Amino acid sequence: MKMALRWFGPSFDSVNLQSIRQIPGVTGVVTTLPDLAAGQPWPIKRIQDLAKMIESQGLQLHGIESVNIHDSIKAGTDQRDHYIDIYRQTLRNLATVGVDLVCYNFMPVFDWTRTDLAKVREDGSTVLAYDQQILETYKPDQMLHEMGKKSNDFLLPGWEPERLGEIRELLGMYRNLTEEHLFQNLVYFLEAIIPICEETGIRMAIHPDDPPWSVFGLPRIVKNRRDLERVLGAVDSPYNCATLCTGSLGSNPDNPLVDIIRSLGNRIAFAHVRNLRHTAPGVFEEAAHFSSDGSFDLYAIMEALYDVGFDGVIRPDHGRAIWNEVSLPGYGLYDRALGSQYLLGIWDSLLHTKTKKKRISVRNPAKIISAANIFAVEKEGSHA
Ligand code: DNO
Repeated sequence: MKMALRWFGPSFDSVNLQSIRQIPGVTGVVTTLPDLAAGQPWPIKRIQDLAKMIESQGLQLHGIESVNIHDSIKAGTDQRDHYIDIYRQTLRNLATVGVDLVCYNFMPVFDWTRTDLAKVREDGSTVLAYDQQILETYKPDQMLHEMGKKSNDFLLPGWEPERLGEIRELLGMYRNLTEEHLFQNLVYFLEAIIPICEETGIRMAIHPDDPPWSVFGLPRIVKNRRDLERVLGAVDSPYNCATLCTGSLGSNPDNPLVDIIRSLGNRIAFAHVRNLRHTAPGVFEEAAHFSSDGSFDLYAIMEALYDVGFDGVIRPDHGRAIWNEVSLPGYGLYDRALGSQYLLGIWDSLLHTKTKKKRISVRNPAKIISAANIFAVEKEGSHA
């Protein structure tokens, strides 16, 4: 398992690489080239410079989040083959610097959606929050306006103003598109790119829809276990993988996160682990990573990842804004650093207890181990 922080590059992020380097156990970043719009090719030189900048600070480029997909591919227009060719070339270019993980989503028009980017909690921290009833009072362009108001003047990932400036045309592209059409367009895309991934060793990790239900009447196809299994099964290659995002899937309390992890197993290439608090149906606010601050059992989530032999990249996800930090909403340094330590602490304890259990059962295959003789066996083991 490799622990990373998401980083948006020197011109788009308030957090610098040196600060990330100072977080114990965080060995790298996942990043992107935020100035390149979906559909633009990624030049090799830009990717090399990015990797060099990261490595010069003693960190590794653990993956790309995201190479965004042009709406022509998602909507399946006549231009899609042109944009798929560009995507294939970008993957080849990324592989030349050793990138082996690419995260992407297949949500029409919008990436993640929230109705409040700075909801104040009892302790004075602020978090991202969502309320379906509020969303239903917005028109899509009003939504953009609302999101912009609390963005602290940062470019919100997936909410590029140039692209969303043409929001009416974009929405028009999907007017008659059913979920089944959208799914077939995804399969078309995957069939074209997975052979490149197999050649180059890049694992493509689709991100679930956030939130995992339709917003503004747009079709959505990565909402639950069934959807994820269908996507992974449609192009059944070890390079066609998932991003397990607990916050996105878990926004719907009917999604059993632990079971989903256990059923996707080694097809999880990337994990976004965070917590949130459900307050009513269709209403949630994000929380600290610490389990008892929200609705999820983070220990059980990490244990499931451990048990399926997760060997991919993991990152703490959105943090609260605390200690007066001003950053891209959800992506400050302080709370994500705290979150990473919590996740690493759980992982360490899993490593410790699960490897000990294995050692005990190998050394004492026939013995029933009681609490007292576990202690004895551990002491014996520690001299091995
Ligand atoms: C939101 C993120 C998403 C994610 C994309 C992946 O905070 O989880 O923007 O990176 O959906 O393409």
